[in-house]
Amino acid sequence: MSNRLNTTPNDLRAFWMPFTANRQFKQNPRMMVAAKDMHFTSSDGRQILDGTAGLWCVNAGHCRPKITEAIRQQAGELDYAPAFQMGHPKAFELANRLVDIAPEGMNHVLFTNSGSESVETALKVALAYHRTKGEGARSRLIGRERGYHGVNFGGISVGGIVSNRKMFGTLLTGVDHMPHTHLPDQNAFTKGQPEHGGDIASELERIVTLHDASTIAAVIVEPIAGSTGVLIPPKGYLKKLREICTKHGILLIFDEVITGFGRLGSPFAAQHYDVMPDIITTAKGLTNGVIPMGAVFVTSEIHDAFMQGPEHMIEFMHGYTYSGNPIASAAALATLDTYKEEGLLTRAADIAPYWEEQLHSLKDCPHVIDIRNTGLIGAIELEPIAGEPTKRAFSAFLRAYEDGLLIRTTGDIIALSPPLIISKDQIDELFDKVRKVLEGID
Ligand code: PXG
Repeated sequence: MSNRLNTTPNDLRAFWMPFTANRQFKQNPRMMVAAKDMHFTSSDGRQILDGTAGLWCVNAGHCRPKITEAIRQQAGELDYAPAFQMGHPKAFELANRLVDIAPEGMNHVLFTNSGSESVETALKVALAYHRTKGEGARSRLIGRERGYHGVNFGGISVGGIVSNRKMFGTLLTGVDHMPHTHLPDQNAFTKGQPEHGGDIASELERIVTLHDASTIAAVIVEPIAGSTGVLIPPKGYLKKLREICTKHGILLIFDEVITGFGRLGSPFAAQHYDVMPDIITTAKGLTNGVIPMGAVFVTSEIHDAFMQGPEHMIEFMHGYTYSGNPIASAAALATLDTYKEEGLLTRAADIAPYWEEQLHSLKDCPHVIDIRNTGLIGAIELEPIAGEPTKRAFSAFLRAYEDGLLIRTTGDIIALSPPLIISKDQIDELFDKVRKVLEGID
């Protein structure tokens, strides 16, 4: 084998790893050194089936030739061009290609470098939009309990995951939260959208009444709450949110960082659920996870509201050094080509029934208290060990890795979201491994 397998560094102290139990990891590191299609190669030379598409991002599978080659070529041709007051063709081409697959009316795109930046960008667009329309009093932002919108200050303010918020002071002011929609007593083991909980959307009406609509800029939700453990919207819930926002002139933002680019069997969740937001945030699958990049889609109405005043003036005081970076744009274009050639933006719809059946066959496994799914997403919720929350799922994660499978866990929930190229045989293999893991842990 090539000597790249022998790459475990002997000093792991300097890198303070993100969202990681650093001390545990550094005692027993889990290093990936290569990847191809559905598998990683670990530094000890094992093949690890990717049950999570990296972190929900490698939708076309790993090291896809077209994407690799596009990056190689672009790096040698135009490495960087200034992003402000200058342009390069691929960013414009990419924006057009994105608009083509986006829900109708989402005609403009702002580029970012991550999901977190997409969220900040969307919140700022929403606030500035109302101000340009003479409604500057609309400054409140409404999120949801258990929501995840990245780790920057706007995102954790509208987010609803306590552990991600509590260390960081008062956050943004003027933020309120709707209740989450997780009703395990009524909805456990539901396949697809739960029957119960659609009416929780009317809590938004209560919040609007409390603050008055004239003070509220936007509502932001993940169509499916991913990071908090896969909470699928109850029937009617998203439509009801849309109705309330429309009635009160409030912008609706869908954070599609996870659901964008085919995860549910449509390019975006907005199309899957047939509910049109005003702004969509994306990242991850946009470049197949290969190069950091995000995109925020807005309607013409929002975009056009900014296009006024003297033409030499900058219309929106926001952007990043790397917005629409040439290499990221090339990677994204090649990713969209790959998705198109292989039908990946809709493939999840074809394979979802098989996925669902195999996933729910784990119902009789030890510790399982709920299973939920949609598209190529699955979650298995485990009974926590008394007094030691998260420990059981973390043991499952470690055991799965030893057995050659990468899963994600959050709390005591196992989340699964493989690359969209997964075969039926690989689905069988994945769930066989999960069953053995559950049977093997305390
Ligand atoms: N919004 C949503 C809905 C996300 O899921 C972000 C924003 C932030 O994206 P960046 O690119 O800034 O990380 C995310 C990220 C997990 C997991 O296992 C989920 C995310 C990231 C890492 C792990 O659930 N989501």
